[in-house]
Order: sequence, then structure tokens, then C-alpha cells
Amino acid sequence: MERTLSIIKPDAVSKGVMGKIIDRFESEGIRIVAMKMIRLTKKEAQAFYAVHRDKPFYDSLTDFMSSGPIVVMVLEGENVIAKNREIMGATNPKDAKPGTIRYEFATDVEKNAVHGSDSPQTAMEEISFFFSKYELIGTER
Ligand code: IDP
Ligand code: MG
Repeated sequence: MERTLSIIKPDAVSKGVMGKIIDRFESEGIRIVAMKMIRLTKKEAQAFYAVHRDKPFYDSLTDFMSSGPIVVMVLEGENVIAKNREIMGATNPKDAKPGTIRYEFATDVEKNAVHGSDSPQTAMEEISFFFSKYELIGTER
């Protein structure tokens, strides 16, 4: 059983498609074991995306990610890291397959509706960036 971090980004929250995105996960049999709505500061967005700090889009991306509320979730299921990436679709919605979340709901390559961890290591780091063990259903304590 695997866990991954999912974020519904500010563009999707402001478009009013939170429920539709959550429905996609539930329809695929993925369990949601933690969820909250928050708004990141610019500094927090910079820390979350630190891996991209040398990219030309870093400043704009972190402005966007701190521009409004987001929904952070922990998804659980078999192979859920890869499965979520598949349901999300390609980073650039122009390359995303029909039926994927980004095909349906993304605005452009930056405002692309959702985030998903890309490996077991980043999933663990990203989950603990947002959640304590008290907020993760089914975590022993
Ligand atoms: P991912 O979200 O599909 O894993 P990453 O390459 O990790 O894609 O990039 C993180 C985020 O940075 C993307 O989801 C998107 O919001 C933004 N981003 C990636 N590439 C570009 C770009 O070329 N221009 C603007 N923003 C980008
Ligand atoms: Mg990524």
C-alpha cells in the first residue's frame, strides 16, 4: 500500500472544480486519508517547490501557488504514486490525454490544476511538509 501527496491548485479551486477532482480519485478506488484547505505564503510555496528554484518559472510558479486557497490531500492505494500521475495527465495540458484531470481542468503549463508526488521519497517528504501523524487516518501513534 502506497501514499502520495495531491494538491488541488489555486486555479482549480477558483474554477469550482474541487469536487469533480476529488470525485475522480474516489471513482478510481483511491482512498483519501487526509485533507485540508489552506493558503500558502510565498515563502512556503518557495520551500515546497525548492527543487525547482533554478528554473525560469520558479518565481511565477510560487506566486501562483500562493495566490489563493489550495486543497492538500494524502491519497492511499496500490501503486497510487504512479496511478495518480496517470490520472493527472502530462504537466503541459496540451500534451495531456483526454480524460485526465489536466486535460479537463488545466489552464496552461503553469496553472495545471493539480500536483502529485513523483516518487516514494518525494511522497514521504511532501506528506510531512503538510501533515502531522495526527492528521493522517490510519497512521499508528
Ligand atoms: P509536475 O507537476 O507534472 O510534476 P514539474 O516538472 O515537477 O511538473 O513542475 C512543477 C510545476 O511547475 C508544474 O506542475 C507546473 O505548475 C510548473 N511548471 C512546470 N514546467 C513549467 C513551464 O515550463 N512553465 C511554467 N510552469 C511550469
Ligand atoms: Mg513534479
